[in-house]
Amino acid sequence: MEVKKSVICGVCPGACVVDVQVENGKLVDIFPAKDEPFGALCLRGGFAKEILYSSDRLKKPLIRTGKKGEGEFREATWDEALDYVAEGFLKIKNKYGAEALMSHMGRGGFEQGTTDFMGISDPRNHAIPGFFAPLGSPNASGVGSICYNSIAIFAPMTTVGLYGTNILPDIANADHIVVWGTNPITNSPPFQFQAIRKAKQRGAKITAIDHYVTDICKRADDYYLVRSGTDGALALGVLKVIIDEKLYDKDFVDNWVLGFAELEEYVNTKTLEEWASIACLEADDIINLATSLARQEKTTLLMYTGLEYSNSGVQAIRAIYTIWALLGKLDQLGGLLLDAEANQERLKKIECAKAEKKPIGTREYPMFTELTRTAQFIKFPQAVLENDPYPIKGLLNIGSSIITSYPNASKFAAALAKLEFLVVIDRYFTEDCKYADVILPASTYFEIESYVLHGASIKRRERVVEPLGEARQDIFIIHDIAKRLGYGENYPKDQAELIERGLGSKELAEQLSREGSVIRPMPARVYKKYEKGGIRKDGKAGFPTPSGKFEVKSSYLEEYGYPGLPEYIEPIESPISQPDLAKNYPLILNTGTRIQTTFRSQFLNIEGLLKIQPDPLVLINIDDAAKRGIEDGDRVWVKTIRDKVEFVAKVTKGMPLGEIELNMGGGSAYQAKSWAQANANRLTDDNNCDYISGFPVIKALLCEVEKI
Ligand SMILES: Nc1nc2c(c(=O)[nH]1)N[C@H]1C(S)=C(S)[C@@H](COP(=O)(O)OP(=O)(O)OC[C@H]3O[C@@H](n4cnc5c(=O)[nH]c(N)nc54)[C@H](O)[C@@H]3O)O[C@H]1N2
Ligand SMILES: Nc1nc2c(c(=O)[nH]1)N[C@H]1C(S)=C(S)[C@@H](COP(=O)(O)OP(=O)(O)OC[C@H]3O[C@@H](n4cnc5c(=O)[nH]c(N)nc54)[C@H](O)[C@@H]3O)O[C@H]1N2
Ligand code: SF4
Ligand SMILES: [Mo]
Repeated sequence: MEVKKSVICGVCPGACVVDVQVENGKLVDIFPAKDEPFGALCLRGGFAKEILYSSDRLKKPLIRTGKKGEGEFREATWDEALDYVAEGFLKIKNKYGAEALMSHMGRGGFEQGTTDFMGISDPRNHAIPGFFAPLGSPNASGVGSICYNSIAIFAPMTTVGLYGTNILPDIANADHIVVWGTNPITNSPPFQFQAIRKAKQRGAKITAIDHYVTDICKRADDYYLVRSGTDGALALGVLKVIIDEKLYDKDFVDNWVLGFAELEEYVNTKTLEEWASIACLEADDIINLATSLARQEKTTLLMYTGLEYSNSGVQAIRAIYTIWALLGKLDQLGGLLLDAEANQERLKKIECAKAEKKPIGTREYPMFTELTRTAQFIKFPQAVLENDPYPIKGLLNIGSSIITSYPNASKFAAALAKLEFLVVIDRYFTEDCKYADVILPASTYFEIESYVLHGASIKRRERVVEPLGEARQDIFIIHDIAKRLGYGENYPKDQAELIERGLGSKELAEQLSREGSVIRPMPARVYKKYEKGGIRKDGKAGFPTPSGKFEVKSSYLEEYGYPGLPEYIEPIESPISQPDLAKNYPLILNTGTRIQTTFRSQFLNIEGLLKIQPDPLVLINIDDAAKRGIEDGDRVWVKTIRDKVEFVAKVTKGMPLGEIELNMGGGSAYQAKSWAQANANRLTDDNNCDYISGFPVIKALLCEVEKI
């Protein structure tokens, strides 16, 4: 048995550093590498092996033989399959125009080389404006349509003027860490959790804000449970206390905040008791939270998906940033650090003809399509099924399980079925694959060579084992399709070119290949840069917003006709907004909190992991369960006005009365039987979205749970 030391893990996009046992050219197990900051291993116990060598892995290109939806395919050679793919896409372009072609990249596209060259998870890295752009299509899209962009782009850009990736929680120096709508414990990669653990060891206080008692709440010093989707109201309540009690940093407010007076007026439209009661808290809770934030100078903040899926999700995140701003904790030691936007000279921009049509979703979510420079995929079914704003006929789907991930799953399935040409690149057969014309097998990250950017360091990703069957690295599959469409040069054709072009320098690529990792020089940190200059491109003092100030009242949002202030709106499907509906569907439905054994829809075919959690669960409060005659482990229907789906009840005190939490990821015939029917997104609604981001409200709906 050979042990390969300190290689980049290839199971999920976390890219932790691990030691790998290999025997006869096959991977046996992975372990956290010694002294590695990223080394906590979530999938120890031989699961990596099962994941790599599962009999469900796609090993050869497949071409559909049966009817769409039947799942009948024959094996093909790469050449035959790729020729067929190019021919299929060109036929669509010639018949309907280039805009009828769309690409979509999901969680399986997060390998660094793939993201860098597909350029869609980060609008700054626009190596290419989209896979079909050279043909004239504006319709590149990705899972940023339903994840991450609210936190990473819309809220921070309209408030601070920076991308979320340039607003960094200074966990290492904080005395108080607020974990709001995220759970670093179950997250892959777990590096934030490690930083929190270290901070706790040196005495830092942890406060968690969630909709139920999660692992991070259990380890926190304080936690607050909010009604799902109401964090905006809680944040506004906190702001009211901060303003009423004059807890804010007067100097910062006077000099650097736009819209303070309007905010004061807005938070006073309700009493503290009213703000608290919206969030199902007491006024005293809000006072405690506000004063504890104000008291500790070095208070930092982690936020994520718990805040993205309500009707005013972007505004809620803006309200939370405003708390940190008013308390003078921006760009301060132990607070939220701000980084100037770096020049993106690493990846060369590729120019190509401007598409005539606007990406789909522009009419409904113009800020989304403009700021991300991608289509809003939530409007994909409307384009396919109703030709609105124009028909989409062909889709290249890279590493996404659309039917299990998007709300109103059956509508997305119908849209996939109606396409004239669908190509899926994946490691496994998915529910989407049933409707594919061609399926192309992708390798895992243990089977490829690439590079990973980890903060200040660049690391080489080594090939640990040979690819299974004929599986290939995504970016080269993409290159080979592009080549047949006439623009192969937009993508690297081989490993050497990938690393050289990805790093933007031949010297750096050579150094990486010699040394395995390269530390990039980082400038010494300067605090309060808004006072002296250092975050704006023009070098002037202030924030990189249109006004140069921290915009509580966002001029950018107002330009789009949205409210400039971080106003709260009640979830449109809630006991308050829809009391009649709530008579039949009285419980608040929240879906998709991460569990450790799955990665969204992935790994639900891996027996070792299924043993840890065999069934798709609905977490329900003890009294709510008792009222319905439900006991722990019972099979239950979870019903919304849209559909009903079978789950297994987990009865727990940790779930507040009236709330439930539903596992997402199930719903593919190729998963274990108990999960195969359990598609949480059959219960969700693609027409109920955050009005700014277009993100579906998948965490604040109404449902009923019934014993089967
Ligand atoms: N109801 C509800 N819905 C949700 C969520 C929720 O919380 N609740 N969460 C949302 C979130 S945050 C997200 S990000 C989306 C996730 O949406 P998806 O992007 O669909 O995520 P996954 O289900 O992980 O599917 C990834 C697919 O990529 C494949 N894959 C993995 N690695 C590779 C690779 O290297 N190459 C290729 N080509 N394929 C690969 C996997 O086999 C899998 O089929 O779902 C969203 N949907
Ligand atoms: N193991 C594993 N790791 C993953 C993934 C996975 O599927 N499995 N998914 C990856 C993906 S796609 C992403 S986007 C990241 C996401 O990373 P996180 O956002 O950290 O994901 P979660 O662990 O679900 O944490 C969200 C928390 O918000 C809480 N929450 C839900 N609704 C509300 C609300 O209305 N208000 C508040 N305050 N809290 C609420 C949930 O209960 C949960 O504890 O994780 C990534 N890492
Ligand atoms: S988080 Fe992902 S990359 Fe990191 S060790 Fe776990 S499986 Fe590997
Ligand atoms: Mo996500």
